[in-house]
Amino acid sequence: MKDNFDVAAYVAARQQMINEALAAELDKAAQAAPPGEGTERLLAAMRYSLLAGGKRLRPLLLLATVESIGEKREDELAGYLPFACGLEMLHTYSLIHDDLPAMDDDDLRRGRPSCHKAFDEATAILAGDALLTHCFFCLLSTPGSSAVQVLQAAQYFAWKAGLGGMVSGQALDLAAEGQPLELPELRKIHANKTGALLEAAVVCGGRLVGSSGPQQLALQGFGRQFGIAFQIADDILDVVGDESKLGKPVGSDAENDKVTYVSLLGMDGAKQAAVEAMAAAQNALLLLGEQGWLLAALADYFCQRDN
Ligand code: GRG
Repeated sequence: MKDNFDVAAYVAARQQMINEALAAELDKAAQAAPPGEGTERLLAAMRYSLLAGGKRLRPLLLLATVESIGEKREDELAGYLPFACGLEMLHTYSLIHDDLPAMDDDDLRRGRPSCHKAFDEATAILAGDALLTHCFFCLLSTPGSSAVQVLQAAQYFAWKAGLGGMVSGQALDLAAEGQPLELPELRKIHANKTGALLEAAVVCGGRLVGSSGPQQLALQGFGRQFGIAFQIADDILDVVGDESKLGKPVGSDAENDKVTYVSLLGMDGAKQAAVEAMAAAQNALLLLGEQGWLLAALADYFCQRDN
């Protein structure tokens, strides 16, 4: 790690940059959308969920990769913010749809009533749909990279967010409900449901700045292992976390009879598995040499999080 690097201050500065860009993207879209009461309600639901806080982890990972692998200065990051915003829009859509009664049926998200509770189910479905589609509008409006680099990154993200990752992970998770799960199946579900977007955030960052084949492999390896560590930390927080910091009730996994890393490995075993996954993530970064330090610092910071 660089001497005197304040990771918390870096994260706060990038979160502010991302939050301002997200609000601006929605304002721009609102001005061009067909006016009317329905659109107003749809936009209000989109704003409600998208601007409700959240760690902004996926856009942060993308920007950090652009900065470290692409050696971009802070004042050059504006050229990559549309891509970063798209990642957060897609992530937010997944949370809105995951909270619906037909899925996890959760009443709270990011410390507030979930979208379908604050609005209604139909509006929440549409807000998710609009965030999902506007994601790709944003990705494809990224001025910092060449058209080919943007297309390659967007294509990779589309695959990882859908059949090649998150949506399939959600389908596997639904199909596994009530089934006795072993560790390999649990890993497969989370590698797709949670890990695919985290991996895609760093790989897309690399693609946007023309990273080499070996760098892509290193980023992919890091993203995969970090995704595992992040999910284990999430499972641990569901047992020992602080509700006011998490913005959702703790103990929901046990209440819903969910198989988790903690239920399969015990608390100590889960902590050990998180340490091992983090070590593997840091190991993958060694292939990036000096340029891996920023992602290493972020991975450490987010695996020791309390929300
Ligand atoms: C509905 C297609 C569809 C997919 C939903 C990601 C997902 C799939 C559901 C979320 C379920 C969940 C709580 C998974 C645990 C790990 C995770 C992705 C937590 C939420 O992400 P954070 O911690 O959230 O980055 P914030 O609010 O900080 O953005």
